[in-house]
This record gives sequence, structure tokens and C-alpha cells, in this order.
Amino acid sequence: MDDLKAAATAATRRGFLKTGLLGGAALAGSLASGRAMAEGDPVITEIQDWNRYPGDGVDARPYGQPSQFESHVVRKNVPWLTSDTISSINFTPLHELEGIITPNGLCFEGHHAGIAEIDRANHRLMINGLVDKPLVFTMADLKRFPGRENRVYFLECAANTGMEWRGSQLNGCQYTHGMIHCVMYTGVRLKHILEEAGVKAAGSWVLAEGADASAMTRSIPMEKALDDCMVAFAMNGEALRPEQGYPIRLVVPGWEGNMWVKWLRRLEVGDQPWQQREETSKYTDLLANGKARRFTWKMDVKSVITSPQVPIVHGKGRTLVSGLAWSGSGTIKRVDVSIDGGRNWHAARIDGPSLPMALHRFYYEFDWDGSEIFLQSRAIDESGFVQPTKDQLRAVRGENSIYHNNGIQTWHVNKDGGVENVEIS
Ligand SMILES: Nc1nc2c(c(=O)[nH]1)N[C@H]1C(S)=C(S)[C@@H](COP(=O)(O)O)O[C@H]1N2
Ligand SMILES: [Mo]
Repeated sequence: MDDLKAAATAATRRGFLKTGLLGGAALAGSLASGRAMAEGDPVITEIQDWNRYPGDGVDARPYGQPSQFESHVVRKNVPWLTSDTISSINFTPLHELEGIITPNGLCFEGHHAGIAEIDRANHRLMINGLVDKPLVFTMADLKRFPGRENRVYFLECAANTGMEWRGSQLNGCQYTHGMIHCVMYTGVRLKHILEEAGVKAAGSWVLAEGADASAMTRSIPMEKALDDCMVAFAMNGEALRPEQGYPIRLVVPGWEGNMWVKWLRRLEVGDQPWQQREETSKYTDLLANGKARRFTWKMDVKSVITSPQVPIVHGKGRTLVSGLAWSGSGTIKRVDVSIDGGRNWHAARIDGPSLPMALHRFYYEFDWDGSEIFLQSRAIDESGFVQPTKDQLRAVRGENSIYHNNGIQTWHVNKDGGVENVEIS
């Protein structure tokens, strides 16, 4: 083990030196990954069908779909996790995605009573309780509401990585970390809707209720409701998908996915939390001493390496590590990557937009010497929160929890390039 780690460390040092010395020029120079031209590659020398015959015309695909050669890139569920798919979750294929935005058709789904298929003409949003004027909005009313906004946010189910509390269990980041998506929402600030109804002085909590058969309901403190929550009707430029709450859902930036009520039908203003099932028996964290943490809304700083996930087939040499980092407390300031199981850390490169409470994309490039390595990533957010190891997390939270596992993930890469979920710290 120590020899392996030493070898991995040496490899890191070499990789680091090269990258450090050559900087950006490395990409075009000695570390490039192109291959020498081979004689007689039929893909080059023979005319292919797509080069010979015209293809489908415009309108053959009125709503475009990905290439048929990408048909493996789909959401997946784990059948043994839940007894029925109507009250279940599936997982975003994080290992197949790039950048920070999740395509609408690949956003994981979390339903408690299946997908509500609602005609927007028959949907209303009601505001009642401790307000001056109880109001009802149709979709047309919401669409002419002033002050429309566009915001990119991640949504993470509090149970994401929950199966890993007691040790590594599922293989592949789709299953260990795939209960997350990140899209651009279009909608209206909840604050403005509440202001139109006029919150009474005693109003300090908002109950959000869904129109689905589970009538999902959560209590949200007024401070958050008046801060950055949104009533969204679009995601990534088009109407919400039915799976994500069409025609409207609540957006609760940085907070656990369960509070982002889909198919939102009612907002009630009250003076205390309602103690719904989803904030008492569920979505609380049982500690080792038998007490439970409650109202653990914020999602903690976290990251995961999303590539390599399928076996590395290129052998030793230039290797690209890629991953995602996020925090319910704001932007990500830094991500570190280790190839020796957390002994040595190297600053990764964050690329793309750095938006508060959104996914961040990071890369780390190194020269793999072909030996066994232990890949980890560790995120640090703008508030200075550092992603803990799983041991550090368990020391504080015990082993009973399901929710809010933000521990550092380890991927073991063997000499053949195979990648496996393991735990070493
Ligand atoms: N009305 C309603 N809202 C809901 C749910 C639900 O079952 N019904 N599931 C919640 C849970 S537990 C999560 S994690 C998120 C999942 O959002 P998604 O389906 O867009 O991924 O929606 C939340 N909002
Ligand atoms: Mo969830």
C-alpha cells in the first residue's frame, strides 16, 4: 500500500512539474493526446454512407433527440432501493455530462406519488393564511407578473450519497452522487408574490404544497422565502418537464431537494412550522445518541469526480480528471484533487461559470504512470467550508443517517484502468 502510494505520489510530482513548467503550452506540446497517422484506416480511406447519401430533411425531427449512438446516456434507478417506482428516485448520468447544466431529459426524478400530468389551463397557485388578501394566480397571471428572473441553481436530494453512510456500496457516480441536477430556472421571486398578497406581521413561515397525489408539503422559514426562493415555470429555456413539476415548482436555492415542491398549488403563510411528515419522520438525521437533527435545510459543500468512471483504456500517459463541486452556501472557491488517497492535494482548475449555489466544473490533468491510484476530490466554498472525509463526518453524525452525506469520495483505479468505489478515509 505504501509503495503504491509512493509510486502514485511520484507520478503526481512529475505531472505537476510538467504542467507547472509548461503551463498552457503543455496542451499543444509534449502532453498532447493526438496519435500518429496510421496507414489504411478505412474510416478515413473509404467513403461512408453518411458521406454519400443525403440524410433526413428539416422537420423529420420536430423535437430533437440526442444521437442514436448516445442512447446509453439515460437516467437510471436502482430497483431494490424502493418497492415501487411511483415513490422512488432515479439518477442523473453525471459521468456522461459536461459543463454545469443538466439537460432537461436527464435531470434525476424524485417522486412520492408518481408524475402529476397537469394541464396548465387547469392549474392555480393559491396564497392563503396570514395574508392581507388571499390570492389565486392562473398560469397566465404568473406569466405577466413583473420582475421575471433567470437563475442557475443545483437541486440535490438530501438522500444523495445516502446509501454510502456505512461504507461504499454502489458503483459509479451516477448511483453514488446522481441525485442532483443543475438548470437555469425562469420565474418570479416568491418574495414578490408574497408581497402582492401582503404578509401579516405574525407571518413567519410559508407552507408549500404540491398538486400531486402525495400533496408534498414543507414548511419554509419566511426569511428564506423572502430571500432567493422562486416560483419557476421554465427550465433551460423551455417549460418545466412534467417530471420536474410542470407547470410550476418552487425553487429553494442551496436547500435540500425535498423543499423544492413540484406542481406547486398552494402557499400558506403561518406563524410556526407545520411539522409535516417530510420534516419529522423523513428528512431528519438520527444521531448516535438517539436524538435527531431537524430542519437541516442547507446542502453542505461537496464534490465528486465524474471522469474517469468507465475504465481508462488509453494506458499510461496524459489523463484527464473531471468532476463537479457545489455548495448550498454560495460559490466554490477551490477544488483539490488527490491521486494518492488524500495524502497529497493538487489544486484543480475550475472552468465555466462560478455561480452561487450552482454546480462548478473542475479539471485536473496529470501523467498517469499506469500504477494503481486512489482518486479523491475535496471542495472548499466561498464561506471557507471544507468538504470533510467520511470518517470526520461519521465522528460528528454517527452512522444512522441517510441524509446530508457530503463526505469525500474515493475511486480506486487499478493497473488495467478499471474504476471502483472504495473507502479509505
Ligand atoms: N409535489 C412534489 N414535490 C416534490 C416531490 C414530490 O414527490 N412531490 N419530491 C421532492 C424530492 S424528495 C426531491 S429530491 C425533489 C426532486 O426534484 P426532481 O424530480 O426535479 O429531481 O423534488 C421534491 N419536490
Ligand atoms: Mo429527495
